[in-house]
Formats: sequence, structure tokens, C-alpha cells
Amino acid sequence: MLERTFVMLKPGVLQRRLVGEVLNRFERKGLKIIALKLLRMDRNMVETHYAEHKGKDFYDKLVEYTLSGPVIAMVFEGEEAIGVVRRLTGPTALDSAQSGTIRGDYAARTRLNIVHASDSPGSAEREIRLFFTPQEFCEWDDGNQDWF
Ligand code: 3AN
Repeated sequence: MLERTFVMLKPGVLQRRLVGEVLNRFERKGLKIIALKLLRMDRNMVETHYAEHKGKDFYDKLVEYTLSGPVIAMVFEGEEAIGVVRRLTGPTALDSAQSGTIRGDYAARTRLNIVHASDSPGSAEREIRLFFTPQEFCEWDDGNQDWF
């Protein structure tokens, strides 16, 4: 099924100059970028985005980290995109993130696990709505070539 999913490159990706490399992982898989922007989230937006974690021991540090610099927000479209992106990203806990996944390759701490990706159709819809207006989407096609 054709799906849309939300991905956020956290501040560390910019601070470490890894934007191109991380974006490349998604793009070379064949996912289609249909919305993308660089922004600085405010506290209210971060607290909305991570509302399910409020009260957990890592919550305050997670919020501070997310506020520590700009993030890149994007929406990918593709067949089964939510699962495809989660598998490229790798699991949340770094002790189970295999090499070859983005988190397995670039992150050394669970809290600083560098990318966020929607984990279900419900969270994809909610997160896309938090970050993007309908006008910010760009529909395009691949022309006549069957690349993927
Ligand atoms: P995911 O980002 O894989 O969907 P969530 O939603 O459970 O995982 O966690 C959101 C973010 O909170 C993670 N990306 C990570 O930065 C941080 N986090 C989650 N669990 C932990 C933990 N046990 N210790 C430190 N930070 C955590």
C-alpha cells in the first residue's frame, strides 16, 4: 500500500554535517520526498511531538536535545513507507540497532539516536500534521522511467 511517513533529522545530524549521508539512505532506497524543510522547533512543538514520553526519565534531556539546534523535517512517500523507513532507521535502543541501519551506523547513544521516524499510520498522520500544512506538499512523478 502506498503510504506517507514523517522523518525528522535531529539537531545532531546538522551539527555533525551528516544531512547528505542520512538523506541518501532514504533516497537511494527509492523513497520519494514530497515535503521537506529546515526549522527550529519551539518548546511547545517539541512537547506536543514527544507528549507520550512526558514523565519518563529521559524526557527532559530529550526535549533539550531537540531544542539544541534546527531539525530537518520531511515526508516520504512509497510502498509500505512506514515500515521501510523504520527498518532503514533501526530500532530505538542502540544495543539492538544493527550496523547497516542509520542508528546503528551513526548513533552512539539511545537519547541521541539522530533520526525520528513515524512508527504507525496514526503517528505518521499526526506528525505530518504537526509539521506541515497541505500547501507545503509537492506532488511529482518519475517521468517515463521505471527507476524503482
Ligand atoms: P522512536 O524514536 O524509535 O520512535 P520513541 O518514540 O520511543 O522511539 O522515543 C523517542 C525518542 O526518545 C528516541 N528517538 C530517543 O531519542 C529517546 N529515547 C527513547 N527511549 C529512550 C531511552 N530509554 N533512553 C534515552 N532516550 C530514549
